[in-house]
Amino acid sequence: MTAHSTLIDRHERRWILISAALLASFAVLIGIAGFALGVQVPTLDRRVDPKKLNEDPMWSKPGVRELVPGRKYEVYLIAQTWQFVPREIVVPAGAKVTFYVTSRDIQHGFKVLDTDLNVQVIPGYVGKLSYTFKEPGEYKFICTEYCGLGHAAMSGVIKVVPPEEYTGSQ
Ligand SMILES: [Cu+2]
Repeated sequence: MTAHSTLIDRHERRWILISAALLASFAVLIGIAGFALGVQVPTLDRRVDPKKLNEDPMWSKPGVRELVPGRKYEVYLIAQTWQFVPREIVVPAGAKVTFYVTSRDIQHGFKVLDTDLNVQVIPGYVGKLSYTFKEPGEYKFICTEYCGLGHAAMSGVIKVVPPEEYTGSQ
């Protein structure tokens, strides 16, 4: 009997190796999802006072801001009972668009159909998520958190236009 085999049972060692291989493969898959496929988790970016949105320079005029023409845009979007402000967002195809979403009143949801954009909109917090719309078209977004009578009608649209047709936000 060697000193080695007395430390860890043969079967136990095998299961340790299998578990380690499994963990390593999960880590590789997370890496592929995050870096190669661009899968990301929406984050709560910062806090904001829902009662003071109108006094905040960024939230008093929600909508699209151009950071780098044709390449980088940000969208400030407010959810409130029972609408999104603004309802219509226009961005060029192929640009990276970062959404900042918050609520003026109660909890809502923000989900863009046919994409992986989906975040809970919690008053007091700013949800941050990014996406590149590769193809021109209309992408509808909806509220996913039941918020009362007008919930079902709470929606908007992102109009993704060819870069050469983009004439600025709104
Ligand atoms: Cu709702």
